[in-house]
Amino acid sequence: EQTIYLKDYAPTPYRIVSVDLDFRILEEATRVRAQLTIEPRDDTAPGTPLVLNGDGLKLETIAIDGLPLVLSAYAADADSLTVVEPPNRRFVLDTEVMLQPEANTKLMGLYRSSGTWCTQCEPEGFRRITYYLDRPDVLAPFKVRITAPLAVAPVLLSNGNLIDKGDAGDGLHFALWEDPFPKPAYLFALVAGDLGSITDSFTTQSGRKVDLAIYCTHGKENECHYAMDSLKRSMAWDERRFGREYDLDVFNIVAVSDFNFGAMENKGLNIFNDKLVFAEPNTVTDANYHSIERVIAHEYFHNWTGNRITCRDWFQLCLKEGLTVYRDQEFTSDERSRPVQRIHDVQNLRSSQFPEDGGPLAHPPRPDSFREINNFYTTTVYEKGAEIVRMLATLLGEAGFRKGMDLYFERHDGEATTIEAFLKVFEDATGTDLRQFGIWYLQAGTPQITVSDSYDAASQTYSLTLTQKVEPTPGQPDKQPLLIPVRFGLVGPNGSEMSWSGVSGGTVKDDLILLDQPSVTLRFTGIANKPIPSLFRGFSAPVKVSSSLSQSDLLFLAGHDSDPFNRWDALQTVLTNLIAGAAQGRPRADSDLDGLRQAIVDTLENPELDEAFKANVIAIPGESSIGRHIGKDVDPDAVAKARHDLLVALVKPIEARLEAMYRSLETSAAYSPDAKQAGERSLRTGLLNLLVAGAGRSDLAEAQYNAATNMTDRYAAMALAARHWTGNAQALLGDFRTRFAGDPLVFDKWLTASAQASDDGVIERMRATLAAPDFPKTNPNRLRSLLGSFVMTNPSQFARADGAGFRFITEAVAEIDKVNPQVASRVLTGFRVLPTLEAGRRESGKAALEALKSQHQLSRNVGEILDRILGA
Ligand code: HT7
Ligand code: ZN
Repeated sequence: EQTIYLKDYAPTPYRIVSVDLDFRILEEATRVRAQLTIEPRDDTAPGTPLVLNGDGLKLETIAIDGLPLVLSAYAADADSLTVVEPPNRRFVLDTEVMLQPEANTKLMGLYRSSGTWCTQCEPEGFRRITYYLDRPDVLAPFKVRITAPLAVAPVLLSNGNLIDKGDAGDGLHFALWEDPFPKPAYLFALVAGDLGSITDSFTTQSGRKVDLAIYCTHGKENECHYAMDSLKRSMAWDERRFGREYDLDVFNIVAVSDFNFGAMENKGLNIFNDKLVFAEPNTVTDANYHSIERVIAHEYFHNWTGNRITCRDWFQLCLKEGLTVYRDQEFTSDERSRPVQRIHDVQNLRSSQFPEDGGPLAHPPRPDSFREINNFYTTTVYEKGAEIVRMLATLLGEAGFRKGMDLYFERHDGEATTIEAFLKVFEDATGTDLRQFGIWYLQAGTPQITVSDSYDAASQTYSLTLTQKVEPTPGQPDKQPLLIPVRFGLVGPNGSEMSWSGVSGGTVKDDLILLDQPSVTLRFTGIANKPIPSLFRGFSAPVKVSSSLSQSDLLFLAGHDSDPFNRWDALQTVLTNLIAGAAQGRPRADSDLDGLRQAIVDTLENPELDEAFKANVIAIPGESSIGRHIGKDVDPDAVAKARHDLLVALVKPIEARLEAMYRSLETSAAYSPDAKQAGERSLRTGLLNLLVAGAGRSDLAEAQYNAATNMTDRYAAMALAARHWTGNAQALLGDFRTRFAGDPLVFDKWLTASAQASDDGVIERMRATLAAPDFPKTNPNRLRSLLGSFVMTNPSQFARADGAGFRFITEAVAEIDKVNPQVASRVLTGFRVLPTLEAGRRESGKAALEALKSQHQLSRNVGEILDRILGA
């Protein structure tokens, strides 16, 4: 298998000046004619062959400047087209290929979803449509003509502005689209189908009117309004916060049912997984509304960070993705609660990126090699990438960061660029040396920070030592020290912030420590009492911290820290330590629980804290999170038992109080997805979780399920019953399935809840679900809801001691790989936990992977993930 290296990057010898595409879409097949205006670069030697990418193509005709090529002038196979000796001047290469979109189950290139023709080109799908220089540094303006039967495809869309449309005879019609902004082929899109739509408009800050539309299956139009509202808010926010205005006359979104990812930012024509568009209270949850708002914003923000300024090569993916995730996180923080959003984003980072970064699939945010680029759309590139941008904003301050962003847009508009160029704009705009900071992009692994401190009352000096260390990761045995921004405060005995008269031993700027050495000891003078350090406020860097704080210090912070993130984190640390300790056989004192219980009650009864924040405080760390904290030789059954025991001991004495609080949150108000109402519902669900898990109150779950007037409450109740496999779980699951029969996106919820059941029957039930003749085995949402949920969120059944969970997954992966390798390889990444497990489970997991490798012909996607997990 070929490995691609960043160090081998070289520009193409030819430029594509402009692109004219002509799609003739018929039921049986689609003919694609491409007229590419091409010219050699100034330094290209005459006679240099032109090599275009293809993937599964069959060339029908080929001509240059209108003259068909003789056989000896070119070589074509499914994966490439070589013009042996192209003219040493500008010329037009004219090719035709025939496609079978109906047979395209990989969902890359041109395919059909519920009858609609649609495309997905990022990262290398365009080469499945026509022969092309399919790489992000080849930018060209596109003109696209689409001809299709009017009866089955009255809607014909592509990028840019519509410049012509009309009748094409024989029951056909056509549309002509022009995108004036030069773009790489991965941003190309086409949609043809019979779709409904809603329309609206947005007037930009300079007074231009932009027509907005969201297209969907007929009958779903009314479920698109929240997405439209999110779009308009995103457009306004990008103007306010970053001065970025939309640049075309139209912005279209299309919702499709079969999609490999969440959504795609094609220029002027975003294509969305329909689960990230459709919203109405009876069928989607508050969490779904939240995701819709975030992803609509994310794709819209790509118009500047990704489209106007794109990536030079796919190693730079983080340039657009990390930055755009940062932008969508900031948007949601401004639209909703900033502290709650930060907790949410950090939970996500810790539960998905930290395990990736600490396991066999670890890689730098800017990798330097890959076999299959689709395997690098990872949480490290996206979420760690966003954390790096956030640290940059922390280091430079709001004004400095904005100055750098302004320079980025000014200097690189219309370019395909690199991480180095991105860092350089901040250096130039603010005069800061970012060489050490840049290592974050190049080095894999989560830094482990060790903290120790001492106080000398006689000299009123407080000493704080911070040490950083990154464990070796695949291919990177030696690590360099990073520049880590530590936002901090010293909390005094009465809970207020302490100030100091002097500090020595390192760099401290206001409330920021710059940790730039392997170890730094800071000496703060003029400190009247021993403080409790509150470090990494707002989670100022993506690190793991082992602190020397006692449980009582942590509980003090939980009650008094002025930083809401650290208040939440302190309590989570206490809970994690107690559960992990018990799972490893360390006995727990009753007094440990008394303080914790009191801290939880104090939080719940604090009128100054909002409901969503309280909900996060009472969310007991999950089994996977405890397992990660333990780190090695994990026995998931012991973790599950320790967690359950703690919940029982914690909840039983306050069951009545919790139940009263739970009941007090019942409301008859009409449903609204706004942050306040959603926060109240999430607190109610959090309380129900404590009551079901800690006090066996499945009666409350059943009552909530039956009384629910929205999906948030109904799903929460059913999912809790299913997870704990309460006596009524099967009945609730059964009711849910029939109540919402025929709605595929609600079926996904049923699949997820079913896959999270903790009982030993779960695998057999999942096998039966998957084997049912009507199970849609080619739909990524269905497969991910069942299998993805199982591997990522049911650790004790996936990593069952008898290996049944591992075998179930490898057998399913082998089947799915034949249909859709991207979905298959993503499910397989769940095996990255193997190194953390106890020896028996580790071995049975390895055996399942080895059987997969030896017994099946695997795709490059699955093959690469498998080899990396096995350490091959
Ligand atoms: N930029 C988009 C990535 C994407 C994608 C990647 C691989 C295969 C299918 C895909 N669909 C979309 C989405 C985003 O980050 O905004
Ligand atoms: Zn993105």
